[in-house]
Amino acid sequence: MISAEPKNFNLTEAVEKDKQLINDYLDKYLEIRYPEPIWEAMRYTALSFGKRLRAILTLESARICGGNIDAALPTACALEMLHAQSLIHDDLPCMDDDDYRRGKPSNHRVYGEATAVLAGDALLAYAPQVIINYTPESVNRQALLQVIEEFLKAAGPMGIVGGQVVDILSENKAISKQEFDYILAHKTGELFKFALRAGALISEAPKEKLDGLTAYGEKLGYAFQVADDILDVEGTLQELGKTPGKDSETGKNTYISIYGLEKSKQELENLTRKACEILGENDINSPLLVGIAGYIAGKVKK
Ligand code: GRG
Repeated sequence: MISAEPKNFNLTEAVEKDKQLINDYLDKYLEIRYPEPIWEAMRYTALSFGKRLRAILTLESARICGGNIDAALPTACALEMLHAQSLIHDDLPCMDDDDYRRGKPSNHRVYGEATAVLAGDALLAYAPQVIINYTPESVNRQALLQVIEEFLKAAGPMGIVGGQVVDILSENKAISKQEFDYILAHKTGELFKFALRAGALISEAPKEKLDGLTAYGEKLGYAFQVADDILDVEGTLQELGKTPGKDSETGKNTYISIYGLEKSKQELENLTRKACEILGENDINSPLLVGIAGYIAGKVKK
């Protein structure tokens, strides 16, 4: 069990406050320009209902490390753009082929496949521009360069592309634990890890804090994918905002297909508990990070 929130902390309020800020900045960064159709398609997914979990993690990581939110907002929003890109491409007929995302028709169902591919490409290319052009001058340029390098690594063949490729190549095949862990750590984990590291790097946090937040991010990312696998089996279209049952339909290796439902639920508890223990071990006092781990654990039925 993950410990209860401190008395003066309200998780919903804290999350909603950050979410509002992130949505406002995304709206500003993605203002419609010429050629309008591509900005409209980019906005359709990037601004549609999303939990903004990764961006919130970046803001909280900056706060924990004594940094200011204005310095972290461009990177937090760029991360949401990268996440939106991965969702658009993941839904395409040549990938997961899903007609729904975030409770609405997926990008290619509205704009067609060609524009959806380009909207994803455009978000991916525009996101680092946002980091470069909107991060305040006060942020150390060397630190920002590292943020950009890690952002591009998370987006590419050493990050989510790598995870997605191994995932696709492993469909309908038995894979080793090592290969399975690679898929989870890269397809989903990289963005969570980056989210936590980016806030710390921008705030020039000491190495111990950066390492602690990195370790928490790794556990959280893994837990998030285990929860996603469970929800794919137990959730509904309304709850998920996307079509359930896709994993078994496409012969995906998931935590459940390998370890079974009960063990997956147990592992989800273990991972989220461990994520919180890591915070304690590293003197990171953040009710928000504890709350997010609890939220992920609580997403599935006990
Ligand atoms: C070319 C950079 C690039 C990527 C293409 C398609 C792809 C490679 C990777 C797919 C990665 C992917 C979609 C993983 C699933 C991660 C996941 C469980 C997403 C759902 O995240 P939530 O629940 O979504 O946080 P919201 O809508 O709340 O933001």
